[in-house]
Amino acid sequence: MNRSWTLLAFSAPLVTPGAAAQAPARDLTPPRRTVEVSLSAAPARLELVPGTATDLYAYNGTVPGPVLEFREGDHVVVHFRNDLPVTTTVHWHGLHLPFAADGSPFHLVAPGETYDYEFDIPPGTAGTYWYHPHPNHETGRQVAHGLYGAIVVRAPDDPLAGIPEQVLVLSDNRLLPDGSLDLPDPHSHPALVDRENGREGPLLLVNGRELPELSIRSGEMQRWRIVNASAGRMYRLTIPGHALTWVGTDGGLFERPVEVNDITVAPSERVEVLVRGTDLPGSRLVVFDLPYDRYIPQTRPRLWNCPRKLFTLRYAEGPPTGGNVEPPPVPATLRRVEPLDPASATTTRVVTLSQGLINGKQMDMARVDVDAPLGATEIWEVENIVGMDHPFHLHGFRFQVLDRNGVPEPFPAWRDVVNVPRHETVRFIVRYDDFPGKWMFHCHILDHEDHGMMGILQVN
Ligand SMILES: [Cu+2]
Repeated sequence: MNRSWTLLAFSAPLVTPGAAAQAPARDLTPPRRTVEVSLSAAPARLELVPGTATDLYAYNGTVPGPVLEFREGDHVVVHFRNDLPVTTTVHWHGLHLPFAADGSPFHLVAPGETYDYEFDIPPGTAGTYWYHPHPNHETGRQVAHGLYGAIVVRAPDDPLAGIPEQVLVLSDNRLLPDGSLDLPDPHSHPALVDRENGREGPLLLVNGRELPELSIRSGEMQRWRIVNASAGRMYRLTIPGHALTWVGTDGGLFERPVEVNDITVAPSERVEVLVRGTDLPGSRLVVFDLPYDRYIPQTRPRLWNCPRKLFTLRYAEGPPTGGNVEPPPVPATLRRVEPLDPASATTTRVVTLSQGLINGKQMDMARVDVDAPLGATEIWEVENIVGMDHPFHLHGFRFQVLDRNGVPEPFPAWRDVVNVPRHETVRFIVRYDDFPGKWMFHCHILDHEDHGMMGILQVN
């Protein structure tokens, strides 16, 4: 477990999340195995800013929580214990699993209680996922306290196997001068701004550290799995002088790599990129988060239009890998992504996003908003009618975007969240495989979700 992270030659300041107390319990018919994980959530006093202690909540004592690594075909049992003073859940964001294991607000875990999350990792779902709390109205507050962690699911036939990897969990926060979390009084003006934008802060953290250093060798290619664990912040990553090779999204690899200069990661979204170390040994540069205007003009945060430093990329001294600063070529084909056929869809669900509401309604746990048969394929047309972006997430079932504002998606890709920009419409196709139950769909700006921008899909 976690072998692949600890082997990497990253310099000390960048800390990858630690290993969970987990071990293969028994081998069934290989490669199926049972993986048991012990996970607790508890208060912790940690330093997000060196020298300043902050009272947080932590999974297994660290922020972010441990990287959980599974293989396709694994049977997973997570023994969760809530040692927090508040009710919580653990939602396995993006994983396809039974209703009782989803960690939605339907399965709350009270303080002092335990809950076993039990699920299989289906073949074909290798990718980068994450876990975080999902109690109704309290998700943003608990994530702000430090409850989030990454999940890596591996395929037996990964075309990028052997390339050094790094998991980068991005989050932001806002502290008061005494180091405590800045969570304003609900009736104050700052709280209203948080509710409008999603809580943002100037403290940008990569794996729980501010402006860490990450090392690369000349001539090396690295695979970065990036998780946006922020409540509302949209990241637009760029590495000056370096093209990014975008190879995957929430649900794993594309069919083919795509060259980009910057890459946008919406709240709860994940991307996989290949970074090619084409600079000379000993050089260093800053990786930036470029401005992204997702706001209505009245509540734009201060300095919203300035690039922000995320971390430093330092080229190791010494000769380039293989004696050449030119990294190896990227495979032209990554894997086959079977497109879902729109002709097989039986219904189109129209979902209208406004500020704080979905289809004009606030979340009601006792109401079912969409009723669908198990196994059906459907199209969702998600229309944003207001002047602010809303990243839309569906639990339980991955989907493929068909078009954005009528422009067809260039290639099929598996996602579980899609940003719906202001006044735009996104259509996606989904098949409700395997698991009946009540599944949440919601805006993943956590303050929007907590204030009712959520609905329930019932699959029978
Ligand atoms: Cu929203």
